[in-house]
Amino acid sequence: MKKIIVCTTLLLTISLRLSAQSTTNQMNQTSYFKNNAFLWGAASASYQVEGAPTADGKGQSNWDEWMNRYQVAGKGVNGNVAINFYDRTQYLKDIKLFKELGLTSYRFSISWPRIIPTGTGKVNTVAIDHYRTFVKDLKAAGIEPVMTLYHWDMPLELYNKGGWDNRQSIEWFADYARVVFDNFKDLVKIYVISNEILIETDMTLQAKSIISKENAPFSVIPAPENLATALNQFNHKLLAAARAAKIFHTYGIPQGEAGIAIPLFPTIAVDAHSAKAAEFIDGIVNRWFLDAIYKGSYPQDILEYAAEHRLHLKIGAADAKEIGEAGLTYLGINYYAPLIVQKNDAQPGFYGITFPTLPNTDYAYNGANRPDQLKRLLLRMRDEYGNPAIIITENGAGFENDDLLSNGQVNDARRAGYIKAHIEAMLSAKREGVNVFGYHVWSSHDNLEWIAGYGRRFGMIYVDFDTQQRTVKASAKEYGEIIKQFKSLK
Ligand code: IFM
Repeated sequence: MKKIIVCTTLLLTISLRLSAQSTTNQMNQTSYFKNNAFLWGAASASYQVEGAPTADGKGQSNWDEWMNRYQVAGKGVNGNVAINFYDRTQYLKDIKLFKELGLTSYRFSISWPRIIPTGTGKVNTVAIDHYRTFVKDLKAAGIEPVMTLYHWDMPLELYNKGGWDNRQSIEWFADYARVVFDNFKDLVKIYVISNEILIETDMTLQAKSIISKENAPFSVIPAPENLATALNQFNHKLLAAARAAKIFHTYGIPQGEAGIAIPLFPTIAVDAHSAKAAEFIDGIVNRWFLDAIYKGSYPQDILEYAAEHRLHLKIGAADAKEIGEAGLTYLGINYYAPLIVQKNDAQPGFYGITFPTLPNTDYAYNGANRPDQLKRLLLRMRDEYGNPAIIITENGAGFENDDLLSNGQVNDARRAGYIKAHIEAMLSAKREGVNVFGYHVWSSHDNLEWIAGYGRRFGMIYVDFDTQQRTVKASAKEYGEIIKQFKSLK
């Protein structure tokens, strides 16, 4: 079998000199980031890994319903067992592997329907105890817990009341956030208030379309007929996160940090004729979120499009301002790939835009393998958005035929190459003054890739889904080597 050569020469030669810009005005002396080493981690999410859908009084989530009742991912594909990560005997073995690999942080999500089974009201203390034990177990292994409050599994009762379409969702979420800070303020410093607002809405639209037998394909950019629904949901979710951030600040957690993880997609126009189209897509997927958080306004071009097309937006005049004033202390960036945009007047249906693939380019499940675009994105944050503190909350890849278990080994050379190249891009941006303080591979383990099921592996640890046997892949070993080189990085 071809052996992966751990080539860290390039990484070794990277100077750790940071530019003067790296002391951002957004970080005060009590910032976690100023006082601790760079976070080298991996990430996962409750529904994708935990299993145990009814254990310890857990309530049902929208995903339990969609997977089991409507089989949106296919017959028998669901999160009922997943990678058995709710089981302490199992996860302790996994934490041992994280420690051996040298991870210094672990990003995981807690399940809202475990903590408040019907979404609002009575708190399930058994679930709280479970997660408190999990956090203590991580800390005992020297791993910083990075806790995501919400990674798409919404209590079913709330989903049935309209979910994120309902403006009351802001209050539901704020109450849940208060319960979380009340119960974890003494143990957890770094909170990811919510994950990928955009993609969650896309997934919900896809699940609904499967349930209604329309079977529309998954699309990162909401189709024109869904745009109003999507923008209204984005607004509610951003307001919910803003409310949670304000509540977080009332706790005064020493070195506490609260941000949201958003997926960002640098856009690339294929030609000059497509430049405006690329800007429009950028407005929906990137600026809608970044402008609200860092400028306190929604992008004018998207609001104009909505007005011209008479979209029924239910956005209050002061909503974006409230988001801008929430005081999120860092930005979580989930980066996988850019979006390639082509103006295509022959296809007016989808904004007159198509998304071609790039020639001579390596493609992963989530798009083109373009580490240069991660650097471009990070520099944009420095130049256009005031250089906020950043954690890469997700970066990673899955490739067809990269995860073959043979003689007890998985030589996932393409994933290893992807991770290494993206870390180099990130460190290069950091040297140029970008305030990035952490990096998390998606994912620690192979797990349930939502509607795509168990066939799309993203993990650095291979999981045999029948036996729950784990095998550390070559990518994990290479990542461990990189961490060793950079452990003292600030
Ligand atoms: O598995 C997902 C995760 O839930 C959200 N970010 C992207 C990952 C890989 O597609």
